[in-house]
Amino acid sequence: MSDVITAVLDEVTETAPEIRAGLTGRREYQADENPSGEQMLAADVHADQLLEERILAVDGVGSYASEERDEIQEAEEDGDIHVACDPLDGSSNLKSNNVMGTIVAVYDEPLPAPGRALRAAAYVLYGPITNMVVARDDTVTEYVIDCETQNAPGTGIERRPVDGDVTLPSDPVVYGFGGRVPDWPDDFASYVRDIEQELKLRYGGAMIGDVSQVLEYGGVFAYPALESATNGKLRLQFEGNPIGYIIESAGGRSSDGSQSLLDVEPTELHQRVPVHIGNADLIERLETALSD
Ligand code: P6P
Repeated sequence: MSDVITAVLDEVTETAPEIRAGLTGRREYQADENPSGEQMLAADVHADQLLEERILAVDGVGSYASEERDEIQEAEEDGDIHVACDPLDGSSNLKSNNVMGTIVAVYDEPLPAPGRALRAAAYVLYGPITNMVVARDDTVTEYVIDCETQNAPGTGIERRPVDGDVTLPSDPVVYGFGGRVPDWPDDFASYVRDIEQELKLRYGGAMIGDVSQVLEYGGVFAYPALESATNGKLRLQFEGNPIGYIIESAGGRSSDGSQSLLDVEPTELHQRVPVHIGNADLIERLETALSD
């Protein structure tokens, strides 16, 4: 199984430069919407097609699911590894030329699966440089992918490790919360008023960019339950579980408001979940604020 997981991560590494190179010229919206009712850019579809083709071709992978597709794509051969992707997280940032990411969740159970069935999780962040953060075997490793020098498929693109033990700094610095302020429930808004006195606002509209800030500087990111959407916006299989797994592997905590995201019961492929991740004490304070 370990070899299959490595092979999936290698395919993501090889595909990242193509996804990045493909962003230019794919900023127009498609006619149809994704299963969450969101408009898709041509860049979303392009990234999804590349990842599906390559990940399903890995021996041992049984299925591929994507935030952009209604149905799970079964591999031709059975396999014990089931992969869920958000091919281009934060793609609405493309028009404003801000960061975006690719999220990969590697489960050893058929989807929808609980976060405890994750065997690895990773994200690629398309920022000033392209980095890749991988959590597996209770360790988080940061890599750099030199897209500029290796943008042809199959050229043996490598990910170069730059930090073999990524851990959340103990002194938190930044916070970022999604949704509109008037749409926050009172208990969450009360928590925010405290956090605002202590930390600096960093919110960029693409979860991977905001999570990367928390991982680098310490703090808290949330896309909470809203008055208008009690399950929030983010999807458990494609965003909540993998990011919760990465942050918990880096010594932080995740929560749906009352429990680890990894303990949330999966009910459907595109189910949404309130997402809160960051330093353990900040998440504990959040759960206390929401329980009062
Ligand atoms: P809003 C991007 O569309 C996304 O799914 C996450 O990456 C991000 O955290 C959130 O939605 C941003 O949502 O409501 O601030 O545009």
